[in-house]
Amino acid sequence: NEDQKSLILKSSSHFPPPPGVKLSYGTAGFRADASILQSTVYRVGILAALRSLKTQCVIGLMITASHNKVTDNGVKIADPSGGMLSQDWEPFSDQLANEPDPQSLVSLIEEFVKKERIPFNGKHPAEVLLGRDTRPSGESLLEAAKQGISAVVGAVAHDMGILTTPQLHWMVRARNKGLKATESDYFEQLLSSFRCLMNLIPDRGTSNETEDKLIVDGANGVGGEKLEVIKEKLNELDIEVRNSGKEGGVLNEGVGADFVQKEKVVPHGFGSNHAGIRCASLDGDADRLVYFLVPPNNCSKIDLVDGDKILSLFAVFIKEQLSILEEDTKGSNNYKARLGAVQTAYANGASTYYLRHLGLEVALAPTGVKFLHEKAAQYDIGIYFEANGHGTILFSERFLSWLEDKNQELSSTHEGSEQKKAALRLLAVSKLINQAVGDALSGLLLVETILRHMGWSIHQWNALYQDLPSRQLKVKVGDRTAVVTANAETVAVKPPGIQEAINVETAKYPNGRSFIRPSGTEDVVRVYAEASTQEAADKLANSVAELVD
Ligand code: 16G
Ligand code: ZN
Repeated sequence: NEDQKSLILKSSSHFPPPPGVKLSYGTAGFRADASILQSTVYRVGILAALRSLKTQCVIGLMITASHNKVTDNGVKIADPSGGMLSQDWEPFSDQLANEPDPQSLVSLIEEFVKKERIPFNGKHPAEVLLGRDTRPSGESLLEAAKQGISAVVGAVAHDMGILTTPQLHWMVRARNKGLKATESDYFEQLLSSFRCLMNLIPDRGTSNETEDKLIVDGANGVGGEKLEVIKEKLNELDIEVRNSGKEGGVLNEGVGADFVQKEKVVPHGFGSNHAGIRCASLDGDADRLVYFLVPPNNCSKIDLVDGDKILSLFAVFIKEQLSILEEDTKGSNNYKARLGAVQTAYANGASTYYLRHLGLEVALAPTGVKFLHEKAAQYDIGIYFEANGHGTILFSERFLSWLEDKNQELSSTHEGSEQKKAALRLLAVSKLINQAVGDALSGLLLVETILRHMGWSIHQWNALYQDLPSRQLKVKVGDRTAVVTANAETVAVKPPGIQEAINVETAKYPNGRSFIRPSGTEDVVRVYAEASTQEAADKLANSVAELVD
């Protein structure tokens, strides 16, 4: 109506888009230098309010640029389930961000509201939860988001403060399930399910090899800060947080999961005297987690324990619990759960081989959480991880309700039995692990309990399989959209002939594998290669990079 139109006209005039810049929602929201994002974030505020009206649910808006440099920032939307914004709204997001003036913005919105039949007088007014990471630009961008939300008549914004990305996604999910959804509810759920798992650890006498101490690199960001908070309540663990941001280090500069995984060196703030100690690294918004260890007498190189290996650890544990449950063939109520893993083309070939050998179905998805999440949701228990450390475990409603029933049944007949314990463990995992999105804090607590459950040191965990040597390169190109891929990015279908040339190079190396893909977040084409030796992987990557250039 007219009031609504004039409201948007008026408020959007305070947020002119940066001239000559075209922004795109990308793999995971808008990202750019923070100085040009005011208008984009304002408009994403409008988008979030519209999405809330459309779905008649609470929506999340997160201001973060994750592992990117501190002067960047970004914005993304959490849908009612706590997952990523539905892909069919991405084209509208792009148009919204790029409309040149208030008048054209209003027309675009009007048209979209009509097409999507967005109810302006539905039962629920628009409601948006706001979060941001520790970036200094976050505060004023948050203000822009609020202005955008209040440009939609009746819309309400709740500022949830400085949060990790997965905390905000968790809150949105919880709110829409009618559950308590504050930050302390989040911590409470993590801690109680963690404790439940710790209490169910088998007594293995002296054979527990898990090292006591864990050192965590907080990337000088929000994850380190939050870990400091829960650490106080984790008497069972000896955690030391480095790069919590309080020591004056810069966010993501020489620190964090992305740096550690790509460079395979010790992060800043870690001396050389950590040989043999279990270490972990979070990214700037704490939705990625990798582990690593520093080998003795080595300069700064690390042994990386990446997302693939976290996935494998989770798979071993869950498989064990499922097998215990299946032993109970006398019970009336049996169910063969489908356990699957989802990886991307970046997954180390050795990990895929290992998982299949373990008896899991392994599916491939293109890079980007939204794609992996969707595939993993097709299993009773679907574990997904990107090699870079983003991942989680999804439990189907059907499986969980079976598990609840089974747990009840076992209470009356098998209290204290191994089956009962396995059921309780799986229930606890479903509460500890973030069902909305990958979460470094909850992932870390699950890794820690599983290591103790198995009695494994990080060395034993790392030895589940040996990674094939790999190399990643990026090639700056004029137009990255010239590269088009298929089959979960394993095949390049454009430019013509390039895949054939990649095949020729790859065939020269034993265990060779290589692919190229356009980045979804930067103006580059990425190259991945693996082979039997590091030298071969490097050579293969270099020769494929030359094909792209
Ligand atoms: C984004 C994705 C991440 C992916 C990365 C790839 C989400 C939440 N994040 O950070 O999963 O690995 O992009 O970046 O989906 P690239 O396309 O530049 O290689
Ligand atoms: Zn992140």
